[in-house]
Amino acid sequence: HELVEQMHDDLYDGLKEEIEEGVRILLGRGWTPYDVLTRSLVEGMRIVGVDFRDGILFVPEVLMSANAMKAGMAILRPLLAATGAPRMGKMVIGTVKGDIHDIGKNLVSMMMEGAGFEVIDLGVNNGVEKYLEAIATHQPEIVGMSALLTTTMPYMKVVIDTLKEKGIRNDHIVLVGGAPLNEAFAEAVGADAYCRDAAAAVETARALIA
Ligand code: B1M
Repeated sequence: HELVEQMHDDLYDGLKEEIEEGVRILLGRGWTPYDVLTRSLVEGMRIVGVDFRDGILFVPEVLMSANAMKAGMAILRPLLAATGAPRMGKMVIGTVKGDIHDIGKNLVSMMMEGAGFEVIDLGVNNGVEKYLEAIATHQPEIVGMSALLTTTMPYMKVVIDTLKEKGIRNDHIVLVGGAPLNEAFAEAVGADAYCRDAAAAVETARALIA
């Protein structure tokens, strides 16, 4: 698909307005918000990630790609949230301490909202006290954590161990996600489940809350 390929290039080049326009055109052609999200934006960012890893793209460029992606996501967010799904429960979610990656977390938040969950998004770089505070305030059924760095993912264990110490670990479903994680890691840190992507987060949340 020509426009989708163009959007991958535009995301690569960090062209915010072009991405916004592309999203609107695809929606106008009758694409579902989910297809626009996954096939143009998420796939585009995957390509950016490969060249970032290989040292072809650098932080300032990737930051522009991320901002372009966020602009596209902002158009899709209300559409994804407006599915009229029945109310499912509450989730507190945040990226862990030391980590400022938030696109994946934002996507999970959007999809969870679309599935009928109320989402309290703590943003990035959250120490354990932030999670504790939000849990006390909102009493969510689900606590979600995101980490994109191998250096920050161990912090998930700090949060879960603290919940255990406080005697509240089993009051919540703990879901974890992020590119460097896997099922074995989730089990090792004592989470209830690893979520490969935003759709898996929704499925898992639905299954475990039932
Ligand atoms: Co960063 N970065 N980055 N980065 N960055 C990665 C993660 C990296 C893999 C790139 C690479 O080298 N290949 C690498 C990590 C290496 C490692 O630890 N093994 C890396 C690095 C090294 C860094 C810096 C250290 C670079 C530097 O400064 N030298 C630095 C660290 C900053 C920090 O956090 N302290 C850094 C900075 C940045 C930017 C600021 C430039 C930017 C972030 C902008 C932003 O988020 N606002 C950035 C980006 C964009 C990336 C890549 C290219 C893309 C991440 C992304 O948004 N993906 C990334 C490469 C990659 O991941 N392959 C990379 C799209 C998103 C939709 O996918 O986040 O995986 P993802 O989320 C998915 C699933 O993982 C899952 O669902 C999501 C949706 O399907 N999921 C969850 C995620 N969280 C979940 C939580 C859940 C459930 C599911 O809870 C229930």
